[in-house]
Amino acid sequence: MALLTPEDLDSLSSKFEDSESIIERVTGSKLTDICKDIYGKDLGSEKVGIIPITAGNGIISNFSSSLLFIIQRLGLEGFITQHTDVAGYHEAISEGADILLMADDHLFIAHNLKDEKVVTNHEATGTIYSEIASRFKDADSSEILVIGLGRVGYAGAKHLAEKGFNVYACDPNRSFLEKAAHELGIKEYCKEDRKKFSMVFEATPNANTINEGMIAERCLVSTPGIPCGLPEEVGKKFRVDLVMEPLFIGVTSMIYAVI
Ligand code: 0TF
Repeated sequence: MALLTPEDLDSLSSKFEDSESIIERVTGSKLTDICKDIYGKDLGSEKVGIIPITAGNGIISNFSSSLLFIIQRLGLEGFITQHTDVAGYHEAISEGADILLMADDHLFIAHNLKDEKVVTNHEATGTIYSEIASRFKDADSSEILVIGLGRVGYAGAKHLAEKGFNVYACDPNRSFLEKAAHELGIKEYCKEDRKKFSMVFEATPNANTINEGMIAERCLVSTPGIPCGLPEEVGKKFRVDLVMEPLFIGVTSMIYAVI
């Protein structure tokens, strides 16, 4: 996934509210109820410490404050450490955090200090976005298309294969496709088959990955990808329902997964 920019996180609360109502309309369930079902547990009174990390490209303004907003919207207590990096890690523990959230350019993790569980944003994001796609109320079959088999796409494809969906996938990297076919039993999407999907999980950092040949009218595209893989004109022409949001959905999934 590409790195977030401060602009991606502008108006996070309204982007989230829009996504939450689309999720409820297309799946019949609220995001938090979907998370409870997937992970089999509900939030308690966990305290979440958010540690700004300066490594690599450094602090993304709005990132820590957006995480705090999400934690508070989930009804949990959260705080951002005054210090960054290792001093921030020490501070979060001293302040009694149960869960730590921290991200550098390579990895974004939630760490449960009570039971040592660690969840990555890649896994949690792949799981929730693929689950949302798979719950499409108007789907006409169990066939689902996964576009992109990187860390997020692979996690989603694995989740769908384990749930018994008929998973098709495409990725320009043949070794990713072969690995997913071998390990998960997924099938390669071939445009010559002229298959059209009503459930699509897209997980690439590229625009225009979805074309008219792949999708059915009124399908659901669920994607954490920035930029969006669905061209605007294709979305309008096919009256696509789109679930796409930069941070809230993936972080909600991380928190439910790590508690
Ligand atoms: O931008 C990213 C990821 C986020 C995926 C969300 N679905 N694409 N990671 C970089 C985060 C860097 C944060 C920074 N170190 C800070 O402000 O602490």
